[in-house]
Amino acid sequence: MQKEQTFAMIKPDAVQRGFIGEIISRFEKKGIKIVAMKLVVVDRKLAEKHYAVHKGKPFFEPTVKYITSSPVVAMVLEGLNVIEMVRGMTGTTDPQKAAMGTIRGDYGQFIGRNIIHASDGKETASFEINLWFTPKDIADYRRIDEKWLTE
Ligand code: 3AN
Repeated sequence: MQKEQTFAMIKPDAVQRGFIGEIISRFEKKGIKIVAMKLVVVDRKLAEKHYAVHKGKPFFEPTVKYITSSPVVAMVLEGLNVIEMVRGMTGTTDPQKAAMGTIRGDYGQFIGRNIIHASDGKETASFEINLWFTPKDIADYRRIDEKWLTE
């Protein structure tokens, strides 16, 4: 297993509903390391870049509007196989179909308000980390529990 970094974003509905701590806590308890984090008021330019692959789809405009409607919490997470692990913790895109025990399954009801975003692969993770953060924003540090999380 490889050490990786991924991008995750706590979306406006989760910030408004008071789930920032709950979501971050899940990542911490899993042993995932937060290496960058900020609260961001997203402008249209950033939203369009983030969702560029969906341009032209019917949900593009509503999704851009949603993500720019209120602050989000953007973060870079680090750990072994963290891209797949965080996607697993996030659950499938539609909260109606997401398994209980996942963030979307536990807290979401509707695909247009699905609580959280997480990168879906290596290339996306790299693109999104570079879109939202500069290299100097990303901390290189060891947590004291790291020796208990791997051999
Ligand atoms: P994910 O966030 O699970 O990677 P994507 O990348 O397919 O999902 O979609 C990006 C975002 O666009 C989703 N998080 C969701 O907010 C929105 N979205 C995707 N598909 C739909 C849809 N069919 N109807 C409404 N919104 C959608």
